[in-house]
Amino acid sequence: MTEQGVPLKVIEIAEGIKTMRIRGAGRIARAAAEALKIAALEYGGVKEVSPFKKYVGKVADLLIATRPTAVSLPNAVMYVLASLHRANPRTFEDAVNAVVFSAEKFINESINAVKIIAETAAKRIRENSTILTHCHSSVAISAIIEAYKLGRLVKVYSTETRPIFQGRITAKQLLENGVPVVQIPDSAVRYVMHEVDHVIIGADTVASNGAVVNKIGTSQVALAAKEARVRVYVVAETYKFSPTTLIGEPVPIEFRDPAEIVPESWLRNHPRVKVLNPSFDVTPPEHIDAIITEIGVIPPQAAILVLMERLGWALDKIKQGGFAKIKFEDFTE
Ligand code: RUB
Repeated sequence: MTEQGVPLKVIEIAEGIKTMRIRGAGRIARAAAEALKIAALEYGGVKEVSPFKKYVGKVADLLIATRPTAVSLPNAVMYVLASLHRANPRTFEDAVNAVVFSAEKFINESINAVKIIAETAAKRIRENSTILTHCHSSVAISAIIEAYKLGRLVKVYSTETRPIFQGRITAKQLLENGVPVVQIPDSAVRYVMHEVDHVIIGADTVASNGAVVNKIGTSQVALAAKEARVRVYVVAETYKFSPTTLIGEPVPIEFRDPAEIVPESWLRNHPRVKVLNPSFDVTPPEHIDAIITEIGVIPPQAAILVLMERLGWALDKIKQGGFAKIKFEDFTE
């Protein structure tokens, strides 16, 4: 336990997300739900509903603050908090059970969503296709592996994804599943695009207008695909849709350490060089052919309908200022 009464395992998960040991929007979301479950089970304070709820709110804030861009993280946390609120527990035990039950439900639904999306996406891949993917998206990988099992793939181009090379994880996982993969530098995307039949990419956040926020470079991939008339599919679970974008909130883009781009020693020798390291970019809806979710395949412009259907509960609770400013008290009125 820390001084604030938060279990060390929870701190470890929060640190894991912050330092990217746990990464990818889906994994981050499931890890946050798991952290809330652990926090509930290991709560060491006064065994009454009110202090327990305050403590869960504190853990929620801690988790949400770890990484800014993937909305799957606050959506997962809010899913659990909203369930606790709706359960209106009369006893401490009921309150703990509500958190544990909803966290487990979120994790199971998330895993199931990935499976459904993979099956749906695979059916959209034509025979003898070459696919291009960017970064490391577990949903995109599941879809590609599924398409390969259906015998529809001949090759996958996987970008290396600078600066921290998540593309190498993609290449490794695809190879482990027998999928023929060619690793290319990010800058070679346009060079190979004439060979590509479909681009499949994941998402960190889908905005209400259908814009997709994903790993830096995604928007260039989509641009090259549009020029070559190659279809771009985004594979994304519904908890990656952002309710706050409905009220005009921009999606915060994470900027990371310049040392990921150039070694610190080089920077010391060239003190006037400035480095910018944005981790995500925004692909406009016009450059996306379809978003494949667990509840159906939609044109990006229909993102608002997904938000209404799946995240209506969150909309009621959103105050100007976005998730970061939502406190647990918002759920206790
Ligand atoms: C990962 C990334 C992935 C999405 C979707 O960025 O941009 O494409 O998160 O992943 P980072 P998934 O490495 O900075 O976390 O489909 O696994 O949810």
